[in-house]
Amino acid sequence: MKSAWSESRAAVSHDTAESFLDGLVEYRPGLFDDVEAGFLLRRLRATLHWRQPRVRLFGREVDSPRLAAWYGDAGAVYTYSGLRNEPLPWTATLDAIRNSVERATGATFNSVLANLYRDGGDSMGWHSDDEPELLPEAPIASVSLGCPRRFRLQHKRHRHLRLEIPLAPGSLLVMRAPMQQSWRHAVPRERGVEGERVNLTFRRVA
Ligand SMILES: O=C(O)CCC(=O)C(=O)O
Ligand SMILES: [Mn+2]
Repeated sequence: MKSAWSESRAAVSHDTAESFLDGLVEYRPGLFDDVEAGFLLRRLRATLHWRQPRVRLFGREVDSPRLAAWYGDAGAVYTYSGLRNEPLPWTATLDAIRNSVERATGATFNSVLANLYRDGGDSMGWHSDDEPELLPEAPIASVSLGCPRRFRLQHKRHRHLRLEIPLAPGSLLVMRAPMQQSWRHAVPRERGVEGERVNLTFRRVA
């Protein structure tokens, strides 16, 4: 329901030449209540095929600071850091979460990247989800479970435009087009966070 959303308009620029580039980020706490969120966290933690992604950094291959798993429709292939990721077939739990997310957003998704942050030492560096196989007009919908973490957004050209949203367990964050063209986002390391967090980012691959 529209009124359930607390919307943060990412565009705070009054420069009309820029404002159409800015996109919209929507945050909805409580897509899942505490009991559901706890259940889903334990289930996904135990049943997804978590792997250690590797990235190329300054010519060397290193471990990413988190674990990940890629699920989706057959053919929803996703390449990042030169690695081709064939999706695993939807599990019943992921498919049920996808249904809730599709109802809440009015969009459809054919794949999901699952991220596991083992503690506050795990993180996601600054990036945009703008790989060529992701449909640029499709939103990206992100479900958070487990330990709350800070989600940061920064405008690419107007770098003083920043937003920080604490992502609560059971919440849904939606980045609407053309957010990925004009903003980047990150989940920084957080000292003192000891618990795990699972994040699901639902995507539409061409
Ligand atoms: O963990 C998060 O909230 C963000 C994940 C993310 O940005 C991604 O998977 O592309
Ligand atoms: Mn992302």
